[in-house]
Amino acid sequence: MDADRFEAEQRSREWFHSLVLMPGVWTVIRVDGRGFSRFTEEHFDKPFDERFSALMVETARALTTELGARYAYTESDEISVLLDPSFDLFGREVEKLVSVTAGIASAAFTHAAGTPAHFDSRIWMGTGVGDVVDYFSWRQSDAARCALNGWCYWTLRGDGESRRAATAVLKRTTKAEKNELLFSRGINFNGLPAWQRRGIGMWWETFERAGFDPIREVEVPAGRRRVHVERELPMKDEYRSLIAALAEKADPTGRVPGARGRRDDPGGPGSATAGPTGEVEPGPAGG
Ligand SMILES: Nc1nc2c(ncn2[C@@H]2O[C@H](COP(=O)(O)OP(=O)(O)OP(=O)(O)O)[C@@H](O)[C@H]2O)c(=O)[nH]1
Ligand SMILES: [Mg+2]
Repeated sequence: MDADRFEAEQRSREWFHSLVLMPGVWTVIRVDGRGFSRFTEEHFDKPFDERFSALMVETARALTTELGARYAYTESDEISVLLDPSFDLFGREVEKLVSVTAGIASAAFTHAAGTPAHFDSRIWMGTGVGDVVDYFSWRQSDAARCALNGWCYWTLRGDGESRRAATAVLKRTTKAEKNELLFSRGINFNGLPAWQRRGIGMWWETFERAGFDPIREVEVPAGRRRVHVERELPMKDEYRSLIAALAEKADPTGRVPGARGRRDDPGGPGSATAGPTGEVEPGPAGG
């Protein structure tokens, strides 16, 4: 067999390589910590630990920056990042997107935590802003459900219940009964920190910082962008409106195709255009 044919035959076995995001769709990539029930039980306070949440925010920041995401949302051990229809990294190849995002998340989390941990990744697609709003409402409802279950589970465990008994209680109780279970032990679920019940949202914002004009040798105000971290998200209709506004707004990263920060390939670890705070230089579109 000649070398070209052999090469083509081998390539054809990379069956999934041709899979790409559909044109013109909104995309969400969701990464989720693998085996984090055990991992968090070993390393973090239950049911919630601010240190764990801070690590998830750093991981979400890395994804937002590397991908130029429009919005990122984290709850429990998962992060969803929203990519607008014009997203064009990696030729929109599914294999690349899934593997690279799992890699970015695993590396960022491990780097920040100092303990190895890894993430899986999947892709969601929607045809309009309405779908995007539904998606993020869905994940926010999941956050509330997980928070209520988590608080009940660890409260029961704290009362001396076994793993199995606590799980069985949760299976047979309604949402109202779970709230009551906590209330009877002095915990008002609705009074718990919003980030635990509603998750954390992140998006690009602009701010002014003094810059230096080397030609005129004077200080001038300069527009910069950074990733805003919102730990007091609204819920229900107000949250839906927030997501719609973020999706409908002109690209908040201020990036334009071909400009710095909207490259074909982010280039690898440490190559992000942003510093550790997710702060970036303004692109030609001005942010
Ligand atoms: N201790 C603690 N656990 C947390 C915190 N946030 C999330 N978790 C736990 O992370 C786990 C996430 O659940 P899953 O993703 O369904 O479970 P998993 O073990 O990661 O399983 P796979 O994702 O299928 O690999 C749950 O057990 C949560 O209780 C936290 O702040 N502290
Ligand atoms: Mg998980």
